Amino acid sequence: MSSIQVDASITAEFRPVQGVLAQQSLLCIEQSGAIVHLRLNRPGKRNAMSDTMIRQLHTAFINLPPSARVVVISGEGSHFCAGLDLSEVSEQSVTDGIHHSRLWHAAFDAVQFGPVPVISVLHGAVVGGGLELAATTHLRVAEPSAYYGLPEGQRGIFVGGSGSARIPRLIGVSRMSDMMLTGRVFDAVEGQSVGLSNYLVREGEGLFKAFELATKIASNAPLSNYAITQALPRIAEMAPAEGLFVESLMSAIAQGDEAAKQRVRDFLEKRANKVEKTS
Ligand code: 1HE
Repeated sequence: MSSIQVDASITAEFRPVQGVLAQQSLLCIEQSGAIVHLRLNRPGKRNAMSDTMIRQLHTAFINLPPSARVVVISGEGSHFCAGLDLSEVSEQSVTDGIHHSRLWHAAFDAVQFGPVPVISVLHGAVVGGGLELAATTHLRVAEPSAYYGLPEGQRGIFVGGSGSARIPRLIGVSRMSDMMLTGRVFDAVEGQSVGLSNYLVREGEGLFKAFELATKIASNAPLSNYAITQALPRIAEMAPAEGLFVESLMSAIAQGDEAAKQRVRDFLEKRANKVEKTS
């Protein structure tokens, strides 16, 4: 159990999640109310992602407790994640390599297209598959120690964990090519300016910020959150005419939900917050 500050005045008690989630030995999964905190828990290997860890991540995301409204992912130890466990790749055949990459795709799809929004907290190395995982999450909070690299070029391999589809959507093909061709590493400030992180906070404050955001997100209507994480990225990939049609359907579905009707009534009857500037 851990106590984590989630707001200037609120400290939440995170308790280990029971059942199948408790059996994922390379992950430490705790919950406080609507927020699930999942830590990559292989600090001795800098949270390098072995096949077992990828399978466990997949298992965790397809077995989230129904009460979960937001997941926060962070890395135990001094780094977020060192990417693919390189000790497992050297003897792979081409066929094994394809299946291996597809294993990552399935796990990361479960993260991005699971039932709830996911926030990652980035510190230290966010490299290779670690950056691919971060790019899969819906929001990224970085600490100043975070740095981003794609050393695949130097290792003689290619991204295989969905990076070629997800990272250019954050920073563009040109920047990603630079990182892969030259080994360029972005520090936390550069990462924030190119769009790798959504928030850059002080060292040690990443989890605090993530829980603060998670608390806000968890207070939204669940169907709105679902539309934002599921419909929005798909609509953005569609030709505008198709996208606009799906937008109309999604907005009518969300609007028709009782939670939306109540929230609109609350605003009209002066019970809801106004829109204000955020710091
Ligand atoms: C690892 C890995 C790993 C650390 N696979 N074992 N990823 C990389 O190319 C990154 C490789 N790792 C590093 O550059 C550094 O380890 C770090 C910058 C992340 C951290 O440095 P440091 O000084 O804190 O730790 P370390 O001493 O280098 O590593 C500690 C241990 O973790 C050590 O093992 P030990 O038994 O000697 O203690 C390292 O061997 C081990 N370790 N990183 C295996 N990645 C789906 S495709 C995805 C493609 C990719 O991700 S390619 C990028 C792979």
